[in-house]
Amino acid sequence: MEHIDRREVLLGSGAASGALLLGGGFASAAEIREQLIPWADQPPPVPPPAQAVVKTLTPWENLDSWITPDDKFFGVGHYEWPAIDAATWRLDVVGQVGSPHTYTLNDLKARPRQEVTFTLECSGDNGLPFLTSAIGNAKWAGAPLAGVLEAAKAKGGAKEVVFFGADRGDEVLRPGTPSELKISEHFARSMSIEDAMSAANILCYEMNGEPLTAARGAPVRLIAPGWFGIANAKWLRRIEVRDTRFMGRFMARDYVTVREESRDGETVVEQTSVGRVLLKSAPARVTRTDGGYRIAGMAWGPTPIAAVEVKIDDGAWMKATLAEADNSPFAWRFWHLDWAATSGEHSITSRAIDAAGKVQPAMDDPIIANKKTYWESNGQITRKVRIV
Ligand SMILES: Nc1nc2c(c(=O)[nH]1)N[C@H]1C(S)=C(S)[C@@H](COP(=O)(O)O)O[C@H]1N2
Ligand SMILES: [Mo]
Repeated sequence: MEHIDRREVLLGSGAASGALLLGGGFASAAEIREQLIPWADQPPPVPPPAQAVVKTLTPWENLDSWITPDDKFFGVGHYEWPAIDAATWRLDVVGQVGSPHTYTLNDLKARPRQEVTFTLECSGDNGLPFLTSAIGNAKWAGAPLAGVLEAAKAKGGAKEVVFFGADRGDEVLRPGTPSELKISEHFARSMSIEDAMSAANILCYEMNGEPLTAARGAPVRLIAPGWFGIANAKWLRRIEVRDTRFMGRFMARDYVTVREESRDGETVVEQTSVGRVLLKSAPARVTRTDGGYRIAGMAWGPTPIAAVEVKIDDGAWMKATLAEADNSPFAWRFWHLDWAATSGEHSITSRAIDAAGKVQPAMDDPIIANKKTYWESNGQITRKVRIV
């Protein structure tokens, strides 16, 4: 924890501003070095139909520690949120395997333990007006998935691994037609065997040194570092190896990114299942400091972050200061920029740049502008702030 605390001090985003946010009242100037300036463009509340799916969201400005504690972690679940008795819980590893296995929680804990710090982002983050800051960074621990799959001995011809949750719901196929079909479907996501065998994947039972909470997917969830939230199946119940492609709701019908592309002057529609995380950054908060103002935020993506740039109104891009690099390739990087703000309303945009020089796309970049569904929205985020 020592290096994390030091980073927070460097960012000025530690206990002082946190106390102000949580306490609500005014602390003396000696106690607080920074005062939060609220964003002028607060997102609307989660509307009632979506409240069943998006249970918790912490505003960007309150995601002020590099490690996100469980009570600030966003929560998404599509069906009822199961409460599972860890003592009787079992995980079946079945399908096209030579050696099916059933694991208890203790069986998994007896296997080698692996930790990974990974920033989990919902692929819907920033895709809808109310769905923002659906992201958090945590230290996850569990049993490497690869060893569990190896023990099952996939048969020749096996193609995919499907991760089934304990949660389920009714789905209607071909609604409104004579062949309408209602099925009860468990939450499930699949991966190619190759992707599933990645050394980073864990069958996770711990977050930030504590057992997973029910909201996070207790007793065991998949943590697939580098993938959007949807791949990280919670409340795991069954792992199935298959020789055909899995076509459940969350692979084939929902969480499909639809994009129009121009090919030789012809418009074609591309449809892809939500995949790996994308290069992105967010201005998280503006604070008043002793000498002026500070813009702080985070950047993350599939490759190491080399730089973050910030634009105020229509000004030139300015280089932000990145927090110390951590040895966590899957974790976000904090950044800040000191700003001599003038009074009035300003817009603040950030963009992340990776080591290969790839730049987070602008909102009018065709890759964002031609996207028809709201998932995988990694376009540059612009926020508004009023300086008095
Ligand atoms: N079993 C199950 N796992 C699930 C989901 C779900 O609905 N059921 N939602 C997914 C989605 S869309 C996201 S963004 C993440 C959210 O994880 P969190 O609630 O721990 O933040 O869980 C994923 N895993
Ligand atoms: Mo999600």
